[in-house]
Amino acid sequence: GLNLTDIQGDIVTGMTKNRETFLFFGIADAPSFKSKLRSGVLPLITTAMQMTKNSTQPNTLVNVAFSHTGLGALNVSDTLGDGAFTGGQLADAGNLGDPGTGHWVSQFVGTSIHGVFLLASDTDANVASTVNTVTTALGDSITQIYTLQAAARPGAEQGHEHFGFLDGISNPAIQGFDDSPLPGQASVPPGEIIVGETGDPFISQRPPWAIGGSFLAFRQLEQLVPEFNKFLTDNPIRAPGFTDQQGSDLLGARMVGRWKSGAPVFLSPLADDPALGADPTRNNNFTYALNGSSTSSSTDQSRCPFSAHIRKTRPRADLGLPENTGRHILRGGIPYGPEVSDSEAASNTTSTERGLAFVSYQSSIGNGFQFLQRFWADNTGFVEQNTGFDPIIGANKGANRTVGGLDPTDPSRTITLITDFVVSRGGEYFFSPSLSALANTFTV
Ligand code: N7H
Repeated sequence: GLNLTDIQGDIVTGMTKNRETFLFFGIADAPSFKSKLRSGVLPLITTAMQMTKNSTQPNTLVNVAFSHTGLGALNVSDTLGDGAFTGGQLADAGNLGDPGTGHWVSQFVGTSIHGVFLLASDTDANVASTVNTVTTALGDSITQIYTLQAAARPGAEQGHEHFGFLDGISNPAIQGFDDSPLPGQASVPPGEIIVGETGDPFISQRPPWAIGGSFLAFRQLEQLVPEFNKFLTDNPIRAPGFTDQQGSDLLGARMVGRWKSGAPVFLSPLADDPALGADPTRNNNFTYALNGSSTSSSTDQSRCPFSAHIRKTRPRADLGLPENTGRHILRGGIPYGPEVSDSEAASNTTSTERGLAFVSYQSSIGNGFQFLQRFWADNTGFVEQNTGFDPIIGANKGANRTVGGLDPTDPSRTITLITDFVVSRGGEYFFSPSLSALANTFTV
């Protein structure tokens, strides 16, 4: 079974707190960093075991992960068997469809970020106090390069991302950690998420100390919320009997594949169903196929477009059941930035940055995050011919994006998006090591 006391907690559950700070750092003095990390920070690292019960979770959850250049700074020279990680995310910007790095946060342009601390809690005060504990313990053995403070949205929007859709519904259940998946939840071999475990396709290339770790893909994804809303307002689906508002809501839901409540459009094709959205036993219980078939229709988009974000990124029966794609990721992202102001809403224009601090874990970046973005979201021939781009995250290096299937009254109609509603501000690839690797390989 999995050694839950050896695996960092964010990997298996996402830290699922209301506040999270990402502290990106450089290692200024490796010997000093190692000894201070070991004595001052290692005892604070939250394990997967601690995450299994509320009573064992500390006030602030702390995880740490290192970039490829960070491993170099620590003289950890083994090859991890992941080309995207070795190259770093900057070198991957073109593969991910980013329009260059002009929109990237400047600190991500380069390879000077050696690692990231993830600190999560329910209050700003707890996070700030633990940030202080960690940075004080490490002193000038690190340089603080960049900090992103993220927070769940307030009130009724809690758990919803900035476009307004409930997030965090569908994550795979890792066999050996969660053996009672909810209806419709993917159940994946542990090695799909955790390096060196059963089902890791690159298991033979891993150094022993890498077992129990996972690759973390971090992306700061800005969301142009007033612009997205304006697009929906301007392009309502003209379905019989629909008001403009209903037509706009339907367009948004078909872009995502879920209504704002989380209800899947495949199960509720014409209107939101908040009770369905809120019910974990039902809100993920669909395959895109009908009547228990193991394959979906290759032509029928009446219930859900092939281009819908959740269908692009997890095609379920489109690739046949049982679902053994080997391309599941475990998402642990959280929104950042303020609510839309009245003046932004009135002008349909973003003036203050907001978005998603995207985090995904996988045993292979090339099979996980990178594959989903590059070969599914950005591939106009996936899920079927003429599917077009994923309208939420699909990226075409800044050029227009065609999207098929959004209009159920005319499935052959293509909609051209001239604005990217999600704008990459860059990020980095990291390796989140096991606790024993931190103690035995990273800090000696
Ligand atoms: Fe997505 N959104 O608000 O539209 N995502 N995502 N994502 N995403 C999901 O089912 C969103 C991004 C996946 O199992 C939901 O948990 C936004 C990237 C996967 O059926 C919503 C951004 C990648 C799933 C959003 C963003 C993915 C998923 C429904 C960027 C990978 C699960 C909630 C700002 C490359 C699919 C849920 C499944 C779900 C949104 C980014 C992947 C609402 C706004 C970059 C695998």
